[in-house]
Amino acid sequence: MRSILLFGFLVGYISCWETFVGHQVFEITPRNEEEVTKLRQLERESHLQLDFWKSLTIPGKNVHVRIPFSSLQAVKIFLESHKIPYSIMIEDVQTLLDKEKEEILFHQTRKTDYSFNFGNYHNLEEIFQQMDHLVEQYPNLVSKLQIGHSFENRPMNVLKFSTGGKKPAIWLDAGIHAREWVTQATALWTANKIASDYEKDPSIKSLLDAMDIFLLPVTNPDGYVFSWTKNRMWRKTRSKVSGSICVGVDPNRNWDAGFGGPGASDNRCSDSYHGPSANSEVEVKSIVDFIKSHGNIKAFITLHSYSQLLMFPYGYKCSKTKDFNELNQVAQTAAENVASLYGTKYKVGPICSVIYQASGGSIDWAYDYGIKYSFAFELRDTGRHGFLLPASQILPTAEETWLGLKTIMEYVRDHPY
Ligand code: 0X9
Ligand code: ZN
Repeated sequence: MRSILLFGFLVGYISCWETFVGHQVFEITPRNEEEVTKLRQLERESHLQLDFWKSLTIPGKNVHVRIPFSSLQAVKIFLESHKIPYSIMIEDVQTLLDKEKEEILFHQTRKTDYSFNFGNYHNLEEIFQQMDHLVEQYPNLVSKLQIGHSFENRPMNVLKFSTGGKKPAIWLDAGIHAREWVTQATALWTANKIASDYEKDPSIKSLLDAMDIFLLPVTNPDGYVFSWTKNRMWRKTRSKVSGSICVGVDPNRNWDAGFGGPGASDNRCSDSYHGPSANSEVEVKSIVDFIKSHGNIKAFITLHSYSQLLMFPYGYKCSKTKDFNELNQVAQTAAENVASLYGTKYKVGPICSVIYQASGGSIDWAYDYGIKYSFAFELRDTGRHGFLLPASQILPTAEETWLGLKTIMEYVRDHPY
């Protein structure tokens, strides 16, 4: 074991690739306020380098945390001495990463001609190539639009699905958090689904007769590249400011909706750092500008992972929106339809009650801007693999998610406002 660990650290060190050898993910369930307070203490110990995959909230709700090998002993002693119950959810994060890499390579080597495997993970270049390919294959339906660029100057490429003219539109984005790989993959599958089934599926035809769809599969391209090349667990953007060694802003804390409030951090090194000001991230600003200039976006849907949730505003405050009943009804129906395929169960509700209070989130901004139908999905799973969902689950995830997306889009089509 020792030599394997040493080898892992060395390989990581030499290749400059962050290694996760010996990292474990714990599921911890605080039973009362006292235990929550204790865990808050633990969270503040930055030297432990804990990565909260699922944040600490209230008693009874579980927490998922990735613990580096070097902090395991300290965390175990802390939990045991305070009698806080926990279990090991992932024994060794690196083992899952190795499996993921193996699966990617296996699919790649089996490829003979130009075919795109939607059931595999792809790097940014491959995703962009496939987007271009869709435009070539379906020129009368699909076009590509660059709505801006990232901090490191990568294009923000949006696919537009339109049968012509300027119609009311649906916005759909994925991958605002880099490491949530199943979302970029699901978005790309969805793009292909819409384009390839348009002629044969009357429900898609009828959607696009009434509306345009804008789809941004990689909202955080710099972060995505970084998660492929340096650190699989990267979440934030890659923006740099002078005077800090820590890089990146949580782009889902950077929108102008309760900016800087509860559930966001002002610590530049935190994974939920809100950034110096609202829209400081050029990726966020590009979307905001696009939506404003379009002027007729009727739904805003964003894909995250993981936890199997379908949420609507608010996150920055815990009061109900005036559209609560309607949004809840739409989301419930969408979740039922998601479950109808493989039984995947989703929880439904406002962000604040379903997960936690979080300020500066995209759908809150969209809703307050006037886009009534604003929803956030958290795709599979509930923690068994977390962000490291095996590629074998991409297709089932995308298929079931499509049923939810379609429910929302059809509802929006039938309820103009
Ligand atoms: O914390 C978040 O930003 C989201 N959870 S995640 O594990 N994917 O990071 C949930 C927030 C949802 N809110 C909005 N999308 N506005
Ligand atoms: Zn996310």
